[in-house]
Amino acid sequence: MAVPTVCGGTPMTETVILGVIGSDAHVVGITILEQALEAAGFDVVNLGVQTSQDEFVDAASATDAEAVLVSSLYGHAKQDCEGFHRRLAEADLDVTTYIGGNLAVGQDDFGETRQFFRELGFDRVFDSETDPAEAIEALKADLDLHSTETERESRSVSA
Ligand code: B12
Repeated sequence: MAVPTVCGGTPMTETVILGVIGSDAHVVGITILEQALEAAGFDVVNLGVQTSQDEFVDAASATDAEAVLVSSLYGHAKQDCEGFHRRLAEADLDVTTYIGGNLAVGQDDFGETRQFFRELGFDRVFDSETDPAEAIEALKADLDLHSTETERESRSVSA
């Protein structure tokens, strides 16, 4: 469990669920993300590779998580994420959801890929060039963890 850090005077212990969805076994990306999120003060539950939709939903429910971060590298994210947000809604979960990695085979037009996953219900969609710091800034903005409005306005993430 991460040690609570101070963000603008307020202790931060937001829980984030992290995992690689489907049959995907690429572990390096989420290991790096886990370390970066923990260093930033988040309480991270890393479900690891080959995580089913149900495992994400159950973990978010059990921990009362603020955000669910889905990773996919092997090119089957579209199929693996179908119905994911319906399951979250059925479990009465109102969480921030991000997805990132190599989300399509080839990834020719990431704009289209981003649009596809936004329409599935993800709040933000990140490509494989994403620096973990970018996702952390986005989370802080989306979970309203910046200390002042000026600080909030001065940071923007395009994902
Ligand atoms: C190492 C590797 C493997 C290893 C994985 C070992 C392991 N246990 O991790 C092995 C050899 C097992 C493997 C297998 C396969 N692989 Co592979 N693999 C790679 C490789 C070379 C590196 C991946 C890696 O570790 N990168 C380093 C980390 C740090 O980067 P990352 O994973 O991209 O993660 C960063 C970002 O993507 C981002 N990110 C990731 N997830 C998320 C989530 C969120 C929310 C956010 C914000 C950000 C984020 O942040 C991370 C940290 O900076 C890539 C090619 C490449 N150069 O990326 C191919 C690659 C991912 N593999 C690929 C493929 C096709 C496969 C196989 C299907 C091959 C096959 N036919 O068997 C299998 C799939 C097996 C399976 N069940 O998953 C393709 C995917 C193609 C696609 N999506 O279009 C790639 C891109 C290679 C290629 N160019 O074709 N692979």
